[in-house]
Amino acid sequence: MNASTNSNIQFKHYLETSKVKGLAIPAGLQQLLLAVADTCTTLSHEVAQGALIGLLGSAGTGNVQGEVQQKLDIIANDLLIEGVQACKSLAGLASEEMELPVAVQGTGDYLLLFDPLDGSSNIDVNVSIGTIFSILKKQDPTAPLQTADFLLSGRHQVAAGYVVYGPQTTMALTLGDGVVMFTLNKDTGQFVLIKHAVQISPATKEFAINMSNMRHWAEPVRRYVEECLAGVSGERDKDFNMRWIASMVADVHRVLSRGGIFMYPWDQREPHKPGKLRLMYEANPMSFLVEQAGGASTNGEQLIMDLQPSDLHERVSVMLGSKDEIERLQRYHAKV
Ligand code: P6P
Repeated sequence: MNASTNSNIQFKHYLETSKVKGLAIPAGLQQLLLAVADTCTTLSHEVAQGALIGLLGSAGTGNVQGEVQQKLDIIANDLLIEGVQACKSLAGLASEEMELPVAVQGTGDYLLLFDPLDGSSNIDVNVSIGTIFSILKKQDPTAPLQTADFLLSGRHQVAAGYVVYGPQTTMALTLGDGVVMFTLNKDTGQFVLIKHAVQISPATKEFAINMSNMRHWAEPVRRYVEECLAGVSGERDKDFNMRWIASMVADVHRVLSRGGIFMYPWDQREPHKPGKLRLMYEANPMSFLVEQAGGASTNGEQLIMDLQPSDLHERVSVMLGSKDEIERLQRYHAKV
């Protein structure tokens, strides 16, 4: 399926009639977003079929990250590449699953980056997973594509979002003027607008982190989490709840939906790596959504979207969500 056979008429209408900071959405960006929405509609169906069509389990191959690829990782990657081929303004794309970028038109206004199926280790146990995407404006649309074109900070994103494949298939999207959410009506195959002006409460009682890594964290993170665990018996004026789905899209969807913070910080298991999550196609798109919803996103020292990338697949320490809690974490990092 590609953009010329898009079936998301309602999403298409939304893009055609919406304004971003008073301006219409450029036609090339509309076409690209439609192609992503259509591909994710197809992917939602594939994910839901799982074992019924032999799509669970490992593909027996590894990706550039050195991770074992699941069959659905490869299918998702191939579907997204195929789905955007007809997009006339798309110069090229980059994926977590591929070492090098792929030219589409070669020249053009936009660059698409994606994690085609984040959280894929959860596929075989029927836990929510998702597609994360980021769209950058190419600095020189007329020049032939090169890898360096992608190495822009998150501030250069013109759009970002995810599609979470859970009990509902829901898309969160920002174009730089707030956050909207759509849920896929599986009877009609249409993404239907369910929320506009999504806002993250600045205060929260819920944090998300993989607690099994506690002994490996840096002091500021350990102090912050210990205080959350101590609640009113310690430094905090409230008790906290903890969640960890181990699927970034699902954890961030919860944060966007009811507040909270999500952390995957640097730890000393691999001290030479700044973190586990990738900057360009995980942290930056999620940070764009979170900031547009009134939250904040930091690596402890800097706002994530201010970071200047030097490698397409570089990793980053991530703490994002309710602003009051992120500001507390920033203060603790500043004291080190
Ligand atoms: P851990 C999924 O593999 C992922 O990249 C993110 O979606 C998720 O937040 C994280 O890794 C989970 O990592 O170490 O808890 O399994």
